[in-house]
Amino acid sequence: MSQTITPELRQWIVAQAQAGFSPEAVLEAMKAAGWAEAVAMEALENTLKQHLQSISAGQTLKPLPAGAVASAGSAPAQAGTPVPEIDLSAAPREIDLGDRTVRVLAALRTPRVVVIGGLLSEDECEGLIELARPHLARSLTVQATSGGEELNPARTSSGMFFNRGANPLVSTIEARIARLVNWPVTHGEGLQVLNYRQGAEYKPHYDYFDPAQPGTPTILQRGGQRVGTVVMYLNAPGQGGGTTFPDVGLEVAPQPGHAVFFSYARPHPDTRTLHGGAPVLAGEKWVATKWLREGEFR
Ligand code: PD2
Ligand code: ZN
Repeated sequence: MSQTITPELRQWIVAQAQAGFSPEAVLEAMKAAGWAEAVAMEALENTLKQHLQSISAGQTLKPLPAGAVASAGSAPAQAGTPVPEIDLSAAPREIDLGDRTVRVLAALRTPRVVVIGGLLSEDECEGLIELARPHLARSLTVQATSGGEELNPARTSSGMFFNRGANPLVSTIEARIARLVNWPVTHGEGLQVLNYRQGAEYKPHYDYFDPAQPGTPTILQRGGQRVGTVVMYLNAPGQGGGTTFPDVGLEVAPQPGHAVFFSYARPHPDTRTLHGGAPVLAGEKWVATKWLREGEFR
């Protein structure tokens, strides 16, 4: 994808230089934000040259403050990275998805989090649980060092995956999610169903694959990065089991048929999409998760 040097990026570069960060530190921050090295270097050179020409003689950039950490702030994400998105431009209370009308219950801009009511009917929730129940196994997590899968002590739930289109119920839900988040069915992973017993939890994590891990390039061969998540609640635990976003102090209560959607334009903590499944304090919890990739997931 071609990358455009935006006015926002130029402003950010000048601000970093004024704060005393070295060009090397600024370049690293841009690369971490998804900018191609060549584009980042060109943007840095041009912007700083122009900036130096425009400031009056005798004015100099501030030196790096003593003891300052020599790493620049987060660069703006590369422009134009498309992500799944629920269209809230007309501030709708309800969204008609063709086969079902859902309710918009809450929305946050950064991180992008939208809580949706009534995404699934009671029958659909129960149907998913009954189809999944016989296939449950202790949850595995994609292993970032190798690209394989491993038992993860931070995740004490049991789960299973349905292949995409595995049965009519799964197909119906996948098509509905695709309309809700304006993202093709083909770019979604198979639906995962998770069961948490009392005491089980999913410690805070990011759903994207960590670019610094050696196994990530292998994982990305199939559909690229994850760019969005829809967690659907299939039942109401007696107590606990909310989905937490610790960076912004948000907790979404698990209500049957409701869902929480969040997206992340790049694999970086400054998306503030750290999230977890709080411990189930009473009863059990069932969810279905749909992860959305940037490309086709075959
Ligand atoms: O079950 C949840 O609330 C939860 C929390 C965090 C699910 C996931 N992550 C997930 O499936 O990625
Ligand atoms: Zn997650």
